[in-house]
Amino acid sequence: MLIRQIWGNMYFHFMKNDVLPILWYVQQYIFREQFMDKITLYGYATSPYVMKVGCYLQYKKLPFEFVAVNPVKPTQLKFTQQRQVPVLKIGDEWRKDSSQLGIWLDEYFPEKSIMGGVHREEVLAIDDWVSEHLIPARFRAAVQWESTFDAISNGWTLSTAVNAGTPIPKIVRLLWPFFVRKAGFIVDMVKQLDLNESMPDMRQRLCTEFVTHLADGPFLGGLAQPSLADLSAYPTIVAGHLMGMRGKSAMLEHKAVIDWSRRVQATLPDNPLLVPDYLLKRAHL
Ligand SMILES: N[C@@H](CCC(=O)N[C@@H](CS)C(=O)NCC(=O)O)C(=O)O
Repeated sequence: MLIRQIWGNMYFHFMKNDVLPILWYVQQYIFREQFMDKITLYGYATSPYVMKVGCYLQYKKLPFEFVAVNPVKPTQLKFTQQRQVPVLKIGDEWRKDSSQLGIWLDEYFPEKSIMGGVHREEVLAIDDWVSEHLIPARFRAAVQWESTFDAISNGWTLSTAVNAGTPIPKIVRLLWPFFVRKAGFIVDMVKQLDLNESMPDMRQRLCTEFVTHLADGPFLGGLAQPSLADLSAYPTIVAGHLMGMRGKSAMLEHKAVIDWSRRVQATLPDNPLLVPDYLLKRAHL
């Protein structure tokens, strides 16, 4: 009788403290996607700011839908009553501004944090450098053509990628390199740069600054894990290469940057961009 009672108590204890919590975790894991608020990323697949957010989501292994916004008639953004992308929607709430979206995402889904723990301020400072220097420098190449052939060819690569997500008229696709050159937000962004510095000097300076931010690695800021800063910089540095775009890149020839890019890529899906696989024309570095 006593043995049966002890056995019964042990069995109850075991079920309550061990089996039930394990079953709870298993069902949470299996039904994670059904219980999770739906995540939708709105934007142009070719926008470096949109790609940043795509990488945050992919690094954190969060399932999301990418909605390609039509640049000619952005009906997909109508619910926001504004035109800037990226826009991220989680459940019923939407917000904009890529870095803020990374912070929001990390608060909402703290697993696999990208905020660098105690190095948060350093991570934010490097991410700021990416948004204010590295990305605008990419846009400068679309405005100040070093080679007309390369600029037009790259513009067509980009318009093909946009068209793959949302159809744009053929004439717009054809004239894309010229439209981009005159787009208000791009012209304004480029005006913030020191245009007295030559393009090759700017590329070299940015490469040196990047390597300084990398410190001794393995990730930016010398951190052991990738953060918002790495995931912001990565698509801007590799997208043109992967999509077969033309032109020089001091970074893609620098060993420390190549090694870093391999470490970041190892934490992301094989196609880390928001364009379909068939538009990737080159292998990873
Ligand atoms: N600070 C913003 C910049 C975003 C941005 O410049 N987005 C561009 C596309 S690359 C855009 O939506 N431009 C259209 C507009 O502003 O009307 C961010 O980090 O998200």
